[in-house]
Amino acid sequence: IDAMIPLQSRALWNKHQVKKFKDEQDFQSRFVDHVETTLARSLYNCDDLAAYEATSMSVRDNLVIDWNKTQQKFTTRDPKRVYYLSLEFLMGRALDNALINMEVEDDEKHTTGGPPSSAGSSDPKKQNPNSREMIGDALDQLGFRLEDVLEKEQDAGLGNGGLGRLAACFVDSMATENIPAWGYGLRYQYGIFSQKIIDGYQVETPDYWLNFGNAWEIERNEVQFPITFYGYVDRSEKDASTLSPSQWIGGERIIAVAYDMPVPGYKTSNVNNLRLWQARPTTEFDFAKFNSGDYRNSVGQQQRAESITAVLYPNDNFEQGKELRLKQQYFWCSASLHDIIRRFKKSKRPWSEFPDQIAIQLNDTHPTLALVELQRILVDLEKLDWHEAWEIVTNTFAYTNHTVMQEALEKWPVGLFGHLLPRHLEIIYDINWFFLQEVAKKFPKDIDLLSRISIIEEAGAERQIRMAFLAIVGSHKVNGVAELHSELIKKTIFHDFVKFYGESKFTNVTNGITPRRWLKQANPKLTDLIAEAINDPQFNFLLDMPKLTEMTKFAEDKEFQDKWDKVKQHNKIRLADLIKNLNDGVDIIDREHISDTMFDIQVKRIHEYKRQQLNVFGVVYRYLAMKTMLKNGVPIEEVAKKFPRKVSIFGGKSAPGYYMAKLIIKLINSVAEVVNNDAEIENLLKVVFIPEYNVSKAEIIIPASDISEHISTAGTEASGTSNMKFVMNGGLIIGTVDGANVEITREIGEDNIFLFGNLSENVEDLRYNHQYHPTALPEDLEKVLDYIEQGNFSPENPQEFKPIVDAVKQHGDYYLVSDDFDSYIATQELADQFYHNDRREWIKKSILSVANIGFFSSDRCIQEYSETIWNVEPVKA
Ligand code: GPQ
Repeated sequence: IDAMIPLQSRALWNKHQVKKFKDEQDFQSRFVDHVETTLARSLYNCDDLAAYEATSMSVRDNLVIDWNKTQQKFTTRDPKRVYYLSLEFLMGRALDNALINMEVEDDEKHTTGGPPSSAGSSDPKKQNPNSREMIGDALDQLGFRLEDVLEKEQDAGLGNGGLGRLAACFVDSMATENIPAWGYGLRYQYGIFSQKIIDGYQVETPDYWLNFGNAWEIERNEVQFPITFYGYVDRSEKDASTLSPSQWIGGERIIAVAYDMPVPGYKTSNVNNLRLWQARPTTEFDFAKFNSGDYRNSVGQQQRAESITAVLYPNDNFEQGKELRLKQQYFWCSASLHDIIRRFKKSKRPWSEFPDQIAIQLNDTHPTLALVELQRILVDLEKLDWHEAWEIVTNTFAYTNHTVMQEALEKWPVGLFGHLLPRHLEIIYDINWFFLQEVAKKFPKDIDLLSRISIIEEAGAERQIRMAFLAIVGSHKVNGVAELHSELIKKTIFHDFVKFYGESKFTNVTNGITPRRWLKQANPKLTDLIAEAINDPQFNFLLDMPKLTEMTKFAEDKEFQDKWDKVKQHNKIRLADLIKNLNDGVDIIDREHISDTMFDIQVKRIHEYKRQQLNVFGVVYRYLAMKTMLKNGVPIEEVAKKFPRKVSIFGGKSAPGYYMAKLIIKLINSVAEVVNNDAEIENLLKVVFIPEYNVSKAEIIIPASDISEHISTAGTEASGTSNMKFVMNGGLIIGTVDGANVEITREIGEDNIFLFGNLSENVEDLRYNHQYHPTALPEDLEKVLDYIEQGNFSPENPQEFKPIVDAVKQHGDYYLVSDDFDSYIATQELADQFYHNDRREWIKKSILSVANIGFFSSDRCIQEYSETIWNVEPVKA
């Protein structure tokens, strides 16, 4: 109440209302203001970093003004809102993206031909200023280059890979589509570790990304919630039933403080919010400690509070089951829910309307505790009847599954869980009890079903909570992330639930990517060419990607093909420059031959199921085959015909504790060492491992591919999203029939993709046969494995790569490398021949692919979620 401004003062407030900068001069004055006051620097000591900070803060000021308007609009209109809960938001850099997405309002002075207000406004280009160009010019006049300034930004690496990047694309699209939506996550002080390669090995160093502050966040000290852990459940006054409201008397208390990041939409003044929680100690006074005189210890304990949000767990597609991780999850879920409920309560609606006003999307099972917490708040604190509360919960939540792999499915030992969250454990048991009763009622004769479908797994040494099952029971919709994957979860891990709930609870929303970052920002030259071709100089197609089909008519146009090719060559040089820089200024890639060197790229987390090992085996095969030809006296020109110029580029991080993945990185680097230094093959083949693959590197790497590899064992990659990014940037792909590759093929046509390998429906049989009816390995693979096993890539430690060889030869080849090897090699050679002998045909494939990739815009995903799961509508200005 004391924050309300008296009526008579409001006119004065309005008079002083902050305005957005609209032209170069406005921006420059804001910039200098930030340099001189916020940063306390001057023109004598403003370096690129300070220029980056001042630019970011100036741009942020504009965003915050729109952010405020957007949030006020939502408060007054009170529409149904979406909350996207994700433990990861792999945002990358913010400034360039903000410049692309930011609206600079068309002022009257620009359009009415009135007196020019700034020196620049007589220039026709400035009349409808593109904010990126405008700020580039403005900085130039101040003595800075936008490119250098942009490079100063640290990536916000608050995610591991696909799952976290998907969340980042989704918040971009939700803002663009004018959906009243907030993201909720954690403000880790250390994002994904940074990867150094030392002697070919991955070495992790901490990513203290906040070293130079973060211009993009707003610290909300006024938004704080105390979060409780441990303690016990008090039922002294009540009957013993766990179903009646119970008092949870917590032990440890930690404060959650909100940090907000504005998320601008494209071509809209809508700016959404990403709210990240940080842990802080309470300032409560501990009498017990005080009296015992243990001051130092009480400070120490408080300090440890901050460890909750200190670091992102660096695993991808793998769950470790550590207590601190569970603490992170509850801390984040509880803070987010209290925030959501506080906002809901402002509207004074009855609880029954909660699901009409709020949709909460669970990005994987990590936020599943949120639904338990809502049930607890409704029953224990708001005193709603259990079933009434549960109806509200299940109508509010929906769950997205991202994997079928067992080792990635979250399970928590009951003991650990109950110690940290005693009341929540009771509630989960009650949820399960009611659920199993329903199951038993529907299938009274199926005794096994109950133990299979139970949220509590009783099989092992200790009972475990199956978080995916809890998420299904507590949600009204469950979706997979690509058609194949969504079908697979129904047939495998969630089969019993389909039987119980019926098909309609399970649905598919195929993943997508934001074309603002992954086309316009990453590939400005291609974006310009497309805009020119389809006559859309305002880049409206970035909001309507299916429009790209208009390019189809140019697929065979030689002039257009040449322009298309030129863009690709430009991007390949950009990548070659990056690689050269990483290699102490020495070129690995032959500069003379860039345009006839195939750039073959596999960048993603290193994982056995993603099969980087298959790729390296392919490289070794190629190398050995070339060597054999040379040894047999075949002239190099002939060798080059069979194995034309190629550079195999790898990048990606391994989880720090993932032994095999780390060994695969070492193998790639060791193969590179041998191949790159073998003068006999005359630069026909090169191998590069790019360290520290992250979002900003991806923006350089992806536009430079001729071909990229998406070669997971069929049925293991839920969707993949880099496959979409590569195609959107004019690269062709070589891939298995897995994840979104299937739908990409349907959209772009099977002539425009190189598919190979076994199908997911055969995987089980093949694995079985490896175990019980093993057969000889393909001859070519045998040679490759022998060569590796003989220590040719590890002369100092000949046994080094034995585990990689043994995985195929001795341990059942779980990822089916041997089954797919020959078709992989054949498909590689097919691609080679196309690329080198029929370049026009290749370029045509590339154009047609881009023309038909529109379906994979994340805007389409958000529309599907909005219509089929959230039941929300856009709120326009
Ligand atoms: N994904 Cl379970 C992750 O990046 N991390 C995970 O822990 C799990 C899934 C990925 C998945 O592997 C990709 O196939 C998807 O494209 C991506 O999630 C987004 O759905």
